[in-house]
Amino acid sequence: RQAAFRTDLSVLLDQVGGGKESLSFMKRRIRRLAQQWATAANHLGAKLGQRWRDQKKILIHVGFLTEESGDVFSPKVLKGGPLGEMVQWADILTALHVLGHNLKISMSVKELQGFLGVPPGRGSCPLTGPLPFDLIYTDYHGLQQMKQHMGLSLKKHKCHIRVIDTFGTEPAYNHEEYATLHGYRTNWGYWNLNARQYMTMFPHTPDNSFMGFVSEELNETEKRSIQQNKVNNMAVVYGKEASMWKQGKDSFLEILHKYMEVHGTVYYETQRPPEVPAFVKNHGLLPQHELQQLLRKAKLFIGFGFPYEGPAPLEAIANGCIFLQPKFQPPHSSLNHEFFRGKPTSREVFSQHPYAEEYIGRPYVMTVDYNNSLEFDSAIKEIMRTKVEPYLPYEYTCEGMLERVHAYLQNQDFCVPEPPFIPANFSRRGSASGSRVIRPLFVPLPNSTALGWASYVTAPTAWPPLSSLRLLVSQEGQSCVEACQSAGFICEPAHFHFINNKEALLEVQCEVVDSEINHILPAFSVMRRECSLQREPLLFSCAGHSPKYRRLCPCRDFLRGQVALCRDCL
Ligand code: U2F
Repeated sequence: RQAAFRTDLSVLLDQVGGGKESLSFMKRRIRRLAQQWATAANHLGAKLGQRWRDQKKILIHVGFLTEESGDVFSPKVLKGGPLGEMVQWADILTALHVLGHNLKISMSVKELQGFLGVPPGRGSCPLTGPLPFDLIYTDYHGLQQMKQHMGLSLKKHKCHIRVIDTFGTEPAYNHEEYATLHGYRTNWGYWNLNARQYMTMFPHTPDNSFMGFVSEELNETEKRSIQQNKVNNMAVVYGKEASMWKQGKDSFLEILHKYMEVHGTVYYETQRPPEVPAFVKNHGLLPQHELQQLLRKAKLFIGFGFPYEGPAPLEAIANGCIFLQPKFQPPHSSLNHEFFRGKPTSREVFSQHPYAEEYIGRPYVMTVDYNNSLEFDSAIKEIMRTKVEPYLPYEYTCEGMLERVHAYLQNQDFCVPEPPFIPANFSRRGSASGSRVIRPLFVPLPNSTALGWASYVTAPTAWPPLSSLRLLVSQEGQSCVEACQSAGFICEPAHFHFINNKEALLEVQCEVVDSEINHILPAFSVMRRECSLQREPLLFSCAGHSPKYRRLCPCRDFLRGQVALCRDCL
């Protein structure tokens, strides 16, 4: 069946149910953004024209909100606890509904069993028939619950699963045997999925798919009125829980207070939290729409280093604030920071909000060393002088999210084998049958030894399409994430399949070409003139790097403001 856009959200609101604070928060959000979603649906509809869109049967099982997982989030909704995850789930539900798919929503193991047609009870018979869904969106908690209740059939059906995974999972952590043997085993990883089945909150490693969420968009009249009503010396602090204010914040808060009136939205019960200095005007935790109003007046939104990578800085910038945040030197990661410990990623985080720093940047975002009071002081002064317009990257608008999710739904299929790879000598036959023959462009990096790829490949069904492929060689020690980025591209894990061959290594003078199981492959050692191909497709990794190896990197182009998609991706 063809999917038709929906602009009425009442059925979705009924499906979400109620009772818990987390669900009420999500429903308030869905209602508040309803008009924006409707407008976005109309725009995207016009953009896609008459294109056929398959209607999918989708199960959404929100594991972290189930009683069975302990649901630690719901009781904290009104107490300053994390809301980012609920923001994202509310937006995923809305996007899937608006795109016109057929949804079933589960927030308990009982509902999960009901929808899957598995008899209730722990360790009960696995699902025997076909899976009644095309896709299942869940999280790590939900995955665990499905393993318990679907038994072995989970393995059979796992290509249909998408895991909403805020901080992402790198391939080395996802491959059970490899993770266990090489020290990448954590509480979360080791599900042996295709790494693109993990969907993140921000574009972290491109090994995963970037799902995202949305932020409110302003029309021209609102933008103008915001700019007229900005209070130049008003700052709002990022941190809704008192613990985010403790330790070592006094010195720079004092500097800030020299120039600006400082506001906070810190949760408290009866008394002012002692962590919050007396000069701060604390509004208590605000409902989302009231926070937006406060941000509309403020000039500065200032981060203290935690929480990492939440939605609030995007909301602040969308409401015309400048976001000031601390630089992390050395960077924070699962190796040195409690919060990231045990998370299935080695990613190094160089500031509180890397997306804001790398994808938005000045003048909207300033990243400074908070231990350097001169630098901090001059940043505040610069912010007070700088005029900015409200700004929201396209990928965080409702239309941007709909476009991206639409593209994933219609093109990402992890149940079919990789499209056939046909190297040069065979491709002529391929083209006779109508498939396009593509010649990947080699992009030389500064200081890189010349390496080209003269062969042709064809794969008519590949997505992203092969026209987006650019072959590149990293420096020694550099990951493909960095190598592609420094050439103005993005690493595309789906393309590894096409460059993991002798043809791609043609101009490297390899004395040996072997194949091994290691997440930095395909790569070559310049010193030893040894080339190695990848033997385990699950370990294709953009994130991997090793000091002695130069990696072969499959990069692709991307749309400005929509990094998940290439020019020919839609
Ligand atoms: C992030 O979670 P948080 O919930 O701490 O992220 P924030 O950026 O603080 O904001 C989440 C939402 O809370 C709302 C605000 C944001 O959409 O509009 N809010 C509000 O309604 N009232 C207020 O007074 C203040 C904020 C991240 F999202 C999670 O994935 C991480 O687990 C967590 C820890 O790093 O950080």
